[in-house]
Amino acid sequence: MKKFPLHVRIIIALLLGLVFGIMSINFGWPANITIHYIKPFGTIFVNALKMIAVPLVLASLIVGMANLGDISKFSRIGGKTIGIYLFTTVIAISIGLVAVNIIQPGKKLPQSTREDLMAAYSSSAENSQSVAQRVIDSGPLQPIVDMVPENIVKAATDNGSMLQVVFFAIIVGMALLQIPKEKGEPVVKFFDGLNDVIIKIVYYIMLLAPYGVFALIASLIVEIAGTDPSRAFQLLYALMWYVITILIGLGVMIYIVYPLLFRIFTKISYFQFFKSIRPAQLLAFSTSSSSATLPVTMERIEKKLGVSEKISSFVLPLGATINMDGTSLYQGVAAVFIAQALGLDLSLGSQLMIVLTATLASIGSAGVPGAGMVMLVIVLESIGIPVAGIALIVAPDRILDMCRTVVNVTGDATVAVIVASTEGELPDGLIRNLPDEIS
Ligand code: DAS
Repeated sequence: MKKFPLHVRIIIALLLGLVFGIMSINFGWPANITIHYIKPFGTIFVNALKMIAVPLVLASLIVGMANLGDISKFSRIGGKTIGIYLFTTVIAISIGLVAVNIIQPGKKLPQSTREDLMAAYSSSAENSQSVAQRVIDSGPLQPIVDMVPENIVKAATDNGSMLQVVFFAIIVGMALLQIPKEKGEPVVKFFDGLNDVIIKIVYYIMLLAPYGVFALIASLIVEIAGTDPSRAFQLLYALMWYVITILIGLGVMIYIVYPLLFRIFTKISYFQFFKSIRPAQLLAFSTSSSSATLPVTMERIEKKLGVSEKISSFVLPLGATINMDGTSLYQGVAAVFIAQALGLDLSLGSQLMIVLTATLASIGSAGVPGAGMVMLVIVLESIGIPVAGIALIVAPDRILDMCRTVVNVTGDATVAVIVASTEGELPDGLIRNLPDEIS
């Protein structure tokens, strides 16, 4: 299986987990064996995601904020860029929330199934009688599961909450801009290096994904199906609608929101723009990484659309770091889907909190595979949704990551063209058909 790309391996693991779960119910395979000896590997995977979320927020936000220091050279362009980035991110989350509240994928699950899921995933004491909770706590592999801290900062401080970490990271980043450069430089370099280390750890965790997905899906089916195998299909049906909801939201961004922004702010045809950044979109889809795609995005924006290197080299690297419209939309939908599937009704206040935390989470997400799912932990914690509910959406995540990364990259390129146009760089709106640097 090693020779297949990671996303193919995850899909294979998903299918194998489904088959194993359903077969184990049909052939009376003892549920405790699955829960005791398979589910812990899924729990370790989810805990590893939760473990890396805090360091990822800390390092990527501090470095992102400190890099804004360059804005002083581009105050007008910088302000315009940050403003449009935040605007498109909030629009993306709002579209996601509208779609998930209309389609309600999580409510495709029957009430009884949702109650069992809530019992299985909530960490509150009164649920300790739930099937999953009881057998996991007494599982022989529990000591291995406990080895992976869910949250190292929380483990250290025992009272940290994600939003406090985000707040702290933003304040530190802002303070770094205020102190003398020679004093701040070593600190930024430290966090920059730490950021690279953490991104490498996210890569390691994503290598675990196929095994984690298999364990999560197989045990999830055994846990909620009980004696009724049809429940496994209910979960698949709800997941299918979850994926459809996100794809609809991403499609609205790509085919409605960005073209609208083009029509309002530039004279360039969106169709020509879309065609000229296709190599970058294809690379984004295949790598699931905005950072890996950045050099191609910059080359296309400069060579094919004529955006100056001055604007492109400021707007695009910043966008790859802090602007992730696809990711923020996905985080909004995923948070509400998990709440719906666990039978939690979110108030308007909670959904507005999702807009804030998904904006911050997408700013803190690194442009690497799986970062958006890691940062989803912030959104779930901020509105009190059991973070273990992430297990419901891990399976299709890699495919969705490929799609949302295309939207992230398209959003960055859109803002670069808009900033260039409003700076008078592309008056005639023509596409400059320079020779392709990319074969
Ligand atoms: N894969 C991330 C990116 O590179 C997005 C995400 O994980 O949501 O943009």
